[in-house]
Amino acid sequence: MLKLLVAVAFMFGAAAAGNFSKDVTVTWGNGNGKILNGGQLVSLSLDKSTGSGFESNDQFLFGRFDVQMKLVPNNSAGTVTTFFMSSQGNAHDEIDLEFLGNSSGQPYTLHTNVFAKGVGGREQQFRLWFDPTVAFHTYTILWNSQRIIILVDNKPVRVFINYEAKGIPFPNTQPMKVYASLWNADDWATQGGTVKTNWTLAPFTAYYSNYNANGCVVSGSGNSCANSTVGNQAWQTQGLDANGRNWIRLVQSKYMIYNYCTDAKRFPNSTFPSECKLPRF
Ligand SMILES: *[C@@H]1O[C@H](CO)[C@@H](O)[C@H](O)[C@H]1NC(C)=O
Ligand SMILES: *[C@@H]1O[C@H](CO)[C@@H](O)[C@H](O)[C@H]1NC(C)=O
Ligand SMILES: *[C@@H]1O[C@H](CO)[C@@H](O)[C@H](O)[C@H]1NC(C)=O
Ligand SMILES: *[C@@H]1O[C@H](CO)[C@@H](O)[C@H](O)[C@H]1NC(C)=O
Ligand SMILES: *[C@@H]1O[C@H](CO)[C@@H](O)[C@H](O)[C@H]1NC(C)=O
Ligand SMILES: CC(=O)N[C@H]1CO[C@H](CO)[C@@H](O)[C@@H]1O
Repeated sequence: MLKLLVAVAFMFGAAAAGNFSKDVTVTWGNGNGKILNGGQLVSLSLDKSTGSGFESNDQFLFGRFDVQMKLVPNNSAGTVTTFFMSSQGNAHDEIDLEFLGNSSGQPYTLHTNVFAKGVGGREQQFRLWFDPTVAFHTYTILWNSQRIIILVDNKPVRVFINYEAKGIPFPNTQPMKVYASLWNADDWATQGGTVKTNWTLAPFTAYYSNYNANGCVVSGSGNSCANSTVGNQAWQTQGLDANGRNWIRLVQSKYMIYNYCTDAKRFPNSTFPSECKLPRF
């Protein structure tokens, strides 16, 4: 197992840190979102009046996006801390990582979803194999023209394959920005909405560091990957090799707690979305 971990970590590599002061803007939160330590740290807080959030200054069409996060400790019930990508406008594309808080001592849930051309409903949820509130861990969205891979500490936990040739929409035409937020969702987030946010514990705070966006920037002057000196990066063709497939099978059998593709109540009589009937990775 250790050998496998090392191989997977090596395969996916680690990226150099960006600078929040240059790369992102705190867009909401009435002072509850702060860029600290010369651009090396962001704190997002939630109090009874508001949560907070930031977004990338650039928008991208494909890339590898890493960030480290340390989540709200102790009683985080009702809170949702996010790292996600989204396009603007109608029929939008979105790739979500949402960390659903919990009562003290109870585990966080990593809720993931993919929207393509306005259609989502592709939820998969995971437990983590560590306590995400004690130290920073790395969360990654790798998005290329063939697939989306979500990684936790450089280990793949979810893949969404481009099956556009089979009529299944895939996000591949609309540029997306990177977003992060901390907000209150105690109407649904924790134990189905039965456990509410305890506001006497506010403010709740989550931290972000080592943000790195290594992607094709779409701007008024074109697409940065059209520049051949920037092109040809590993993430552009990254898939899973045998080690990656072994890891994701292990994660999905041991740590996945919800998969829309096996929710027979929601999709009775095998009416599952088409991608559920195709190879998963
Ligand atoms: C990040 O960028 C800001 C603004 O340009 C600069 O003041 C700061 O020194 C940079 N931080 C680091 C760690 O280089
Ligand atoms: C919170 O803890 C409970 C009890 O362990 C668990 O059933 C639930 O899935 C956890 N996560 C959320 C988001 O409710
Ligand atoms: C909220 O937290 C406070 C401080 O720890 C505690 O005294 C109180 O009992 C909690 N309220 C609920 C409803 O659990
Ligand atoms: C291409 O990228 C290199 C390295 O970032 C840069 O020096 C060069 O100016 C870019 N060329 C164009 C045409 O954008
Ligand atoms: C599912 O199939 C059963 C038996 O074939 C049928 O009675 C039932 O109406 C079907 N349900 C739906 C929602 O199509
Ligand atoms: C108020 C409270 O319970 N604080 C605890 C939160 O959790 C950390 C460890 O994760 C403890 O050290 C604090 O005492």
